[in-house]
Amino acid sequence: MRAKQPEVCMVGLGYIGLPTAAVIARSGMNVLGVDITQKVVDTINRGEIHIEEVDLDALVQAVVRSGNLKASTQVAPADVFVIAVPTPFEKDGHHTPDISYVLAATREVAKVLKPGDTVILESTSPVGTTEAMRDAIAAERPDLRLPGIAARPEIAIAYCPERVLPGKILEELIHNDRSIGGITPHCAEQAAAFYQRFVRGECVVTDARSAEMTKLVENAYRDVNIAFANELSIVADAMGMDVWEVIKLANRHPRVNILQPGPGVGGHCIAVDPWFIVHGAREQTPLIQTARGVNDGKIRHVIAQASALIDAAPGEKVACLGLAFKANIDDFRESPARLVSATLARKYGARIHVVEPHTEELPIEYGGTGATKLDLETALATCGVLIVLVDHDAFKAVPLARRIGKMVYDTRGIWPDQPKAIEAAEDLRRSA
Ligand code: SAJ
Repeated sequence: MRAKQPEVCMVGLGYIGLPTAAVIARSGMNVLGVDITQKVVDTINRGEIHIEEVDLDALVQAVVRSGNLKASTQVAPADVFVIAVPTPFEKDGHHTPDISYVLAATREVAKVLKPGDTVILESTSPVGTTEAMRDAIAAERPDLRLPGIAARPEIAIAYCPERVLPGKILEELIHNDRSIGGITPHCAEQAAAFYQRFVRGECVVTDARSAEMTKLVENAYRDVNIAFANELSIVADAMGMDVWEVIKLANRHPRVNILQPGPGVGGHCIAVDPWFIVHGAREQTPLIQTARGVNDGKIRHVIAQASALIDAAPGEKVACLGLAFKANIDDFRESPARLVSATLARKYGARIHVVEPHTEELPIEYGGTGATKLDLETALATCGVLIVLVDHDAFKAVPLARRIGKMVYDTRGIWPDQPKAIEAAEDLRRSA
């Protein structure tokens, strides 16, 4: 006979919590999704979604209709609790991780815990957070025997970071391997048994601190490698070279794989998580801190290069292509593209036009600048200066014939056939 399916309570229904809750529900378990925002809860209970993610709308509709997913503002008793709430920075200007949402969610969960339950944290967190959760449960529920501090623990507590890529979340939730760190080996085994019910990737068990560090290391690794590419692009600009050509050739070496330069690093993970390592080891992280500086510095470099181009083409209309933090998504939070074009809008006002197929309206900071939104066709027909900030497929598809005679600054390297814009600007200046 098949063992009874556990009842699951997912706390936090954001970019990770909602897709995860839906995938768990699809596997046949009953999931109560909890969010503090009533509007989010109401939206999900109607079978609708409040975030954009490929195929998520149909999945949520199906699991709400089948009764496997319900949403509420209140935590309720379950067998497995999964916490996926934000871990932002504190407002102290020092990139200090703020785990107060994790601890608040933990205290709510603690109130309904019973012996035999499993509590899992998925939020990206500084090392030691899973133990801090355990201590928060201990303070709330002195009646329970907890792992690491009592013999024969009654509750399993583990850390299992998400590592899914926005735009491919539903696919990666199932197929990626998972690192599952328990406060004790038994905790890890309990949590792994839960994930094995819906994950096809391997569930690799470890201790909680190693799993916490692993998540931070993955994103810091990427940040450091993107910083290398961004630094090369700044060197190439100074030396009048084509960085894309150099990277393409270098990557033919069997042990070299340089990432792609861009206008800086965006999103809520790669530009944030390295600081969680730095916070715990400031003296030991010169490389990680420098990489953050290089990637943030790239945004300023792009603003300066774009300004030089715009100044070299007085009277020309300027199209800034893209607002999203990466290609083919509608997520504009922490986006370098948005920061660049908003800065240019404040500087050049009505000359600036923003092209972004994934939105109807410009974000609030463009208000009062005079900058306007244009569709791609009109921008190509009317703007003499094109600044590529996002590698959306729609932009990549623009043929050379539509770009001939334009001054182009391509921060993503999507148009390798384009005559060099900065050189073109210098030619223009020389001939004036
Ligand atoms: N970027 C570059 N050059 C590159 C690759 C990326 O400039 O060669 C830029 C992108 O344009 C974007 C930023 O980096 O602005 C981040 O994009 P991304 O696609 O590399 O990553 P995210 O932030 O969407 O998702 C990352 C992933 N982490 C890793 O690949 C190590 C994902 O697996 C994590 O789950 C996610 O962070 C997270 O939630 O932590």
